[in-house]
Amino acid sequence: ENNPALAKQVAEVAEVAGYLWQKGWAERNGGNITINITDVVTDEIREMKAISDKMQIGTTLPHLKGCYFFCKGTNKRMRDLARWPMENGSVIRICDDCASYEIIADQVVRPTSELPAHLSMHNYLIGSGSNYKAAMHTHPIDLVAMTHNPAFLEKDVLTKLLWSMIPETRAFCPRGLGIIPYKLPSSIELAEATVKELADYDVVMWEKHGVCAVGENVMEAFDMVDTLSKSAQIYLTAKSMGFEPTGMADELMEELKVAFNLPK
Ligand code: 2HA
Ligand code: ZN
Repeated sequence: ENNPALAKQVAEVAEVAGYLWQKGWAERNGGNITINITDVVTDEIREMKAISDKMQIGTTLPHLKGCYFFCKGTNKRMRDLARWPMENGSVIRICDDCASYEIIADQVVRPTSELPAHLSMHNYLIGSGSNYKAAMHTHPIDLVAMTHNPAFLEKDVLTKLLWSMIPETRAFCPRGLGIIPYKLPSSIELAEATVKELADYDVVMWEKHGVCAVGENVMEAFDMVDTLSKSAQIYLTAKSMGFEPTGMADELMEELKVAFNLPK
């Protein structure tokens, strides 16, 4: 059907999927993207019959009743999503029990294995009154590597370090990077911990696994992770040149906070 608003969102997912692959953050089927498309679905879509059985989310998410999502498919490659989004993802509808979903278009592509985390993030975003529609999970090499150092797992240590590498990161990731100790991929525990961290941080790190970011659109979610990764690159470039980077002084960080009216 002709739905320019939906087509634009799917095209944006495809564009970001290409970036994730090019960045080296998306080996094989690594990472996933989901978009809350409820605002742009037409009556025609609402009347579409399910093309799959009802499937369980694994948790109950009350704010998602009747919502629609475009989701990357499980076991699908990010680099394939970039070129053929509708063959490597699908549109799902959340059922009235808020605990199950069905696929409605285009093909029976089962959604990402991290669906509990993605839908929990969307449920949280709606519940907190935000107009964020996009959730992204990816495996950035530099940021994940940093979680193999126990010192960086302490609360806010990594945020402060990354902020201090370049003013952009302080300004454009102003609530920083939350960290969740390692949990089984796809688990409800991981989903619940992620949502808890989102209350305080822009991006959430899953120790020794990857990051989750949310945004009004998927480009914004990508930008946030890209900015953090830039800081990580600066840190490791300095380290590989044989010295510990000085980092911006606390006074300079404070100056930025005031000048840009930053939340933390
Ligand atoms: O979708 O990244 O965390 C593959 C993953 C699981
Ligand atoms: Zn992952």
